[in-house]
Amino acid sequence: MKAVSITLAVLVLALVSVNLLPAKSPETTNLKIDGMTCGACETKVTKALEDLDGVESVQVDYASGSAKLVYDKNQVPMGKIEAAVAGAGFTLLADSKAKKSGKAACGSGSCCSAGSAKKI
Ligand SMILES: [Cu+2]
Repeated sequence: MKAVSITLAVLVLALVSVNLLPAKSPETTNLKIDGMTCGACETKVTKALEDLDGVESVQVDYASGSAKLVYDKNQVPMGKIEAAVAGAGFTLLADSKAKKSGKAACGSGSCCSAGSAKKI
């Protein structure tokens, strides 16, 4: 009977460590992204980030210029995130530099070439 409980204990330990130790360690971070001016910008950034391996979920809000990212730190270095944002035509701001820059007219970025926001 002792052997059974030892086996059980080992099993439980193995299960616990499998759950705790895997490479998967999702982390939530809030990003500041400069240059988004409308929903299309938002979509662009969302897609760019979602395409990265290791990103679990993305919530972009162009109005506040922010993005909430749930991702695996081990799989997605910040440089990759930055590159993805840049690839979409926007700028990832470092936290310390994060401040709201005045809203650029839509069309200064790459997404809204129609420049609908230019109507004043
Ligand atoms: Cu836009």
